[in-house]
Amino acid sequence: MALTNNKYVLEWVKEMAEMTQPDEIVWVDGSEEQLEAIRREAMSTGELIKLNEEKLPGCYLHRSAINDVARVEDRTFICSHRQEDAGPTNNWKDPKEMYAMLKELYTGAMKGRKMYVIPYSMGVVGSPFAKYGIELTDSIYVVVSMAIMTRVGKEVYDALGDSPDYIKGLHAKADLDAEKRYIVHFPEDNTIMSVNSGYGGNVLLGKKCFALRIASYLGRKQDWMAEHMLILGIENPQGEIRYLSAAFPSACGKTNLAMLIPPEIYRNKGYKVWCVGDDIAWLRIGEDGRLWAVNPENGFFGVAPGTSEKSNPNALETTKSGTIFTNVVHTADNTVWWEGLDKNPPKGAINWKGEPWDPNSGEKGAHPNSRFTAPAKNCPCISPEFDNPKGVPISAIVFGGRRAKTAPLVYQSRDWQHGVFVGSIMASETTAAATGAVGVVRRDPMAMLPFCGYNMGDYWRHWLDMGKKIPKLPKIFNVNWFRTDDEGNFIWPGFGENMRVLEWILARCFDEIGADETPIGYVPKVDDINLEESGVSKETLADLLSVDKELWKEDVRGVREFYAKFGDKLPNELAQELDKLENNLK
Ligand code: GTP
Ligand code: SPV
Ligand code: MN
Repeated sequence: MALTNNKYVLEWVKEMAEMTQPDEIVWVDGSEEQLEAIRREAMSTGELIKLNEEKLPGCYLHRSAINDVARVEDRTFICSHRQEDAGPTNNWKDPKEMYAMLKELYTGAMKGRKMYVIPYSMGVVGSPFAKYGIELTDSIYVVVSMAIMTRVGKEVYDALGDSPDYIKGLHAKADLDAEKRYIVHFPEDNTIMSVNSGYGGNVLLGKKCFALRIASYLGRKQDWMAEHMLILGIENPQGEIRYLSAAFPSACGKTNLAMLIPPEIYRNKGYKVWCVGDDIAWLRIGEDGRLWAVNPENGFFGVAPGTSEKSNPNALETTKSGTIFTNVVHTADNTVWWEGLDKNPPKGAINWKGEPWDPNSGEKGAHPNSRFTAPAKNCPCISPEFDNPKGVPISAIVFGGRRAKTAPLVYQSRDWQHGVFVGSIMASETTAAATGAVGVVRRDPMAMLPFCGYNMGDYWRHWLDMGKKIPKLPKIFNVNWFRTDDEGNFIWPGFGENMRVLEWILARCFDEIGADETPIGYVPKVDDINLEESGVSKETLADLLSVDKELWKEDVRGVREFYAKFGDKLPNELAQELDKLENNLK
């Protein structure tokens, strides 16, 4: 039975059901009772495997199709009416043509299946900044994952009332044909359509599709920002908490930084880190003139490989109950394993493809983009402000990528405009989070290349405009944990040790510490980064902070080429900043 009288919802659901032709429509109410019945159905077909209840209570394993393990950027579209509104970095097709093509793919796609109607909220239900969505899907994996990642339940209908103001999402697995896989956004229609995939960011439509692509489009019209950022707070020994948000591309360390455990010398002094979010931030100007951030999600869709007791104990603890694991190793004692969890790969286990796996075969047991879907409330360091609809005030915005050379460990922009430039020239090596080659350096402005729902040139303009509207601006920084030596080893120890860099960043925000000026911006004085018990020498730090002018000149050429794609959409301010950088390097 329908859970709402909202005529816009009812009409749309009816129309979509007429097209996709499911056997039955299930209205998801968010109750544990109904969710449990849905999980049981998935267990009977093997879509979910119930894991060892003693060791991993309420946890499940799911395997996606072998050709369906990551986001598909080449099949992701922004269908605005004008192509120039999608811009040179998005795939585009005329909305009319796209709707017609999709109609063919969706027609009858749910025959023999059930259509689940999921009402969900991004943000605290009923709060002024919450935004609502309804996802229609024929995948139980999507239903149970959305129930972790977002706030699902009939209270969403109550909050929506009879308003048409919700984001429509239609997802059909169809036959998982990779050649007919499409992830399509119609920002002007508040609509998302996803077909022929069953994996992560392609199908959990509240996440990248809504909370970044559609939301970035809305934010520009409404003077706020939707960003691919973690949010964390650092509590100092005096009990004062300072917050920062950080944008790194996919699989470049957001979850790890968001749940950081400070090194022992910091813990002994009384420092604590609080996680507000690990992937997405919605930022608004507060009444006090500062920039405030909320995490619109309710769970973590984190990279499994590399997550260990040593690298990220908080993330590991978060996955100990109520978690869905996707594409990891299934062990003989009905638990899970992945590369980097420990040094004891299990014997007699099943790999991510569902085949018997020999750890000595040289083949990986878990897919490099295997993931956990875990409730935020499980996280030992979840911020007490997590559910605060106002969010938290941001002192620093940090950009960062995976760069073997060029970018130093940390540098600060000279001002907001220069900071926007620093974000716009970000580059990073590609990772397994999206299909395609891994390890190729590409431009990824603000870590938003795959997630900006409109022309990236207009997006930069929006950033510059926001700089004029925010009375108390955060300071903007860039970090790089991934510089390598001649043998390809990471020089900086990373993970918890990144605290040392964050301390410097926040001290800069409160004018508590000096810096050296370089052609690219401010870098720390070597003595100002606390290296106590880090195992890093001052010489190594000096090397990590060094700015190689020749490499940067090469980068300037790359940026020029990239900027040229935007024609007159490139804000003049950024062209000027590039000239200035080039001059500084002479
Ligand atoms: P998405 O969920 O795809 O957006 O990724 P993410 O940005 O949250 O990345 P995550 O924290 O999951 O880290 C991805 C990979 O980077 C893992 O293999 C981590 O082990 C590795 N990593 C994270 N932080 C560091 C670091 O400080 N140093 C090094 N060397 N590796 C890191
Ligand atoms: C990312 O790729 O940035 C992710 C995973 O956070 S996904 O939800 O698949 O986009
Ligand atoms: Mn992400």
